[in-house]
Amino acid sequence: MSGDNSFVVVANRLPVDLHTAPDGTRTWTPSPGGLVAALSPVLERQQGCWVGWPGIADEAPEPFRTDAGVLLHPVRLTAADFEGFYEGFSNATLWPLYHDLIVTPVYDRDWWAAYRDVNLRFATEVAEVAAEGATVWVQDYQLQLLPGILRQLRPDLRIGFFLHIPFPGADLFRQLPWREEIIRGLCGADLIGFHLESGARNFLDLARRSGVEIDDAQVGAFPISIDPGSLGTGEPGGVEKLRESLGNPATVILGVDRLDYTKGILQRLLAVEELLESGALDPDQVVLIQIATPSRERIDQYQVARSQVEEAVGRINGRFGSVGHPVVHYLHQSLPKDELRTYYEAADVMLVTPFKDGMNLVAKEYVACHGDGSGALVLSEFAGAAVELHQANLCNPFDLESIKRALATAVTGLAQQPEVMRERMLAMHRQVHEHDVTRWADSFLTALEARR
Ligand code: GDG
Repeated sequence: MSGDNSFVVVANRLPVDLHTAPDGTRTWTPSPGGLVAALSPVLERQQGCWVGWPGIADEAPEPFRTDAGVLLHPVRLTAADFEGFYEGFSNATLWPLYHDLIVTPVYDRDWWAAYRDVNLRFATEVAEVAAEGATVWVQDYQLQLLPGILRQLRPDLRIGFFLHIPFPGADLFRQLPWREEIIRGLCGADLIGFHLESGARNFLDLARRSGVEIDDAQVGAFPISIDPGSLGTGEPGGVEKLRESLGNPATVILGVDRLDYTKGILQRLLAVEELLESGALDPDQVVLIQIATPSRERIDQYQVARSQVEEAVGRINGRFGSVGHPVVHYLHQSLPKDELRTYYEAADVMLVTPFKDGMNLVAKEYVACHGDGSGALVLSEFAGAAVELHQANLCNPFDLESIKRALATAVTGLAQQPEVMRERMLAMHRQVHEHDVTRWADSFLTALEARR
């Protein structure tokens, strides 16, 4: 049982989504996001294969090749799989557990059964398409059992695994009723990659405590990054037009996130509200734009997070806005790449305040759009990106005073110490340019190559 693909990427989602129009016509649209941008160049170079779910339940179209020569191999998931495996175990058990219990994880045996079934199904498909001795790169928390299953089905393969979210400390992870199975599943990989050294250390520590044989070289830290060349092209004059449409405020503050309770959107709104209240920010001079992309909308905790954010936006505008001049501009939409770039370029201060984040590509994208040294980044200490972007205005998102201080310091810094702020932004810009996503993928694959 083997195919003819010598390089295979496996992820929960394919890099394209299948849509069916009311008249039954089907179209594929590229799914946005960092992972696709990160892996597409490597796959294109190697004319590899991508195995994943096409984004629609109960459908598994025939595999096909993209114009760039990448073979897309859809895996079928039923609506029940989607609920148990994806919304349930992946996003209501693992996601909160791995993000340090910002909300309480749900431990449900049926969801676990669905997670195991779907991992087995993915592994079976990969075993069929991978050539003898092929390299398989498994992505993220939805597929942690896959390396172990695949190792049994196909001992000849070279298997890498990369976790895009944080890996928690042993005391939290040990809550998971199926902790042994997950650790053994991951250890089926020749190389297990994390964004940060701390994640790698947490995992080594846990594996050893669980009596699993593992050597230091089987885990490593590979901080992901962005492709600065694919951030879209801002429309000429777009920044001026945008600022004008906002009433030419002195300071534009921006937030861009999936609407997720880990991102600390409510906290940053509360910080802005208190600064307006105390007079440290002037509602006639400041505008906050919050872009909150819809995400995982059927999960209860996401609905709660959304109502809290929307209530705060309404309250702040009610208190401090005036007709035609809201202080907070809130978009619950996904914007085209080119438009997003204009927002990044226009923002004087970028607010990135997650309680916990594997990396946070938004912070790196903002920095990449400020090659002239303009702007300021307020960044949570608990985002993986804080390790590399330590020249940012760092804050503790659990401490409202800390967010307020970082934001106020960024605003006054831009006015009073523009040269210092410029140097800091330029240093971060260099870091992101030198450590881009190609470097991330190459360093992981080189380390994987060296493993067997
Ligand atoms: C996970 C981990 C880790 C957002 N809104 C729009 C839009 N976006 C794009 C951003 C960015 C991406 O989505 C979000 O990436 P993040 O890294 O910030 O966050 P997660 O989605 O939680 O990603 C994270 C990442 O995986 C990679 O390993 O960094 O820690 O949680 O690229 O630009 N893009 C467009 N319109 C929007 O409205 N076009």
